[in-house]
Amino acid sequence: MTSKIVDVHTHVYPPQYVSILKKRTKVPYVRDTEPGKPSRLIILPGEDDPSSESTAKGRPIGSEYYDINKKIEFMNLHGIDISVISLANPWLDFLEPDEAGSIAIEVNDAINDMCDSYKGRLFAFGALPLSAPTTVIASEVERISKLKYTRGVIMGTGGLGKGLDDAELDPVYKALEETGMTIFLHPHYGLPKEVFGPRAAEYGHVLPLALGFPLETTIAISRMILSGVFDRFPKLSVLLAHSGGTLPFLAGRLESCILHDAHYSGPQAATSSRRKIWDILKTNILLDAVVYSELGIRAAVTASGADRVLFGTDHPFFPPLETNSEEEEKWLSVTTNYKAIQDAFGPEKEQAEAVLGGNAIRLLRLATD
Ligand code: 5CU
Repeated sequence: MTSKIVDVHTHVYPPQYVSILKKRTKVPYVRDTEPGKPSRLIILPGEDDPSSESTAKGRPIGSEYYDINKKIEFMNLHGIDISVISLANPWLDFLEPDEAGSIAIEVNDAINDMCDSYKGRLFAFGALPLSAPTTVIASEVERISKLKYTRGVIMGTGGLGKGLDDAELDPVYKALEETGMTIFLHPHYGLPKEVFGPRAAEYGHVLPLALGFPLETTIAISRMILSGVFDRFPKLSVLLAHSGGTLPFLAGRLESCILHDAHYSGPQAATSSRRKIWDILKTNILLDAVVYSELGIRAAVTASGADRVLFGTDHPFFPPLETNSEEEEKWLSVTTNYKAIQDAFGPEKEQAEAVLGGNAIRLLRLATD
């Protein structure tokens, strides 16, 4: 069998979801600007703040965000055999509790149908109606686990409103563990804007995306570990976006702080039976390879193992700023990640192939032949 390339971090907004955003006037929303110009997607917290002079008010939203044929064109251009598509942020988090369940069904079915239109090339992570009661959320987990192409769920860090260390999420974690559905944990909310200082608007989206997103993920997964989610659900599988934020780099410090904290009383407290972070990293956690550097790939592989790191692109985010020819050009954001994997493994071709696709096929059950 020839080795396949699988993209596990690639988003879509199905047309049904775009229609919801078009009807909204508060973030998140889609706004039509001047005739002939693409609509703008405004999704990040505070992105339309009228007091901000930022150039960072949304981004143009073209058909690459909602037309699945564009995804396939992008995959063909970059040599990607299979994509595991997921709804992009902010998912269903903003919906009213009484509408979230039915919209989740509509959106998850639409994404599953997209996969069916390109059999063997597309699989999916579904989205959860997190504003609805936990019984509704858990039953959507069970429902989508039976869909032909769905292999997990994409989730932000908010949980039911109190974060992912909230014990009220246990029925949801239980359903995910029992159905073997992987959580793809992805940031959206970032850090409070004050931490970026009064000049942040001059830097566009750079600070919130490069630092806010990964730190948000790091904090969310650390809280899951500290609150004992992985002790209660030892088979739960969590794929962390952007190579775990800074978790691989900070895992040692987290572990050491536990060992030196006399007041910490969680299940991860300094007892001999507790599961060490290193064990959780190698048993429960998967890391995507969307980190844009050899150094980042090496850290991810050291933390979780070359058999638990998975290639991704973040398409359709991070397109080239300018294209200067009729011919379609490969995206810098993608070629940088390919090069990082190549540089990190050098002659270790088998490991590079595992990260590029073999791991995803095995861990997410994507084999079609
Ligand atoms: O550029 C961005 O804002 C984003 C985003 O919102 N979500 C994502 O997955 N990547 C980039």
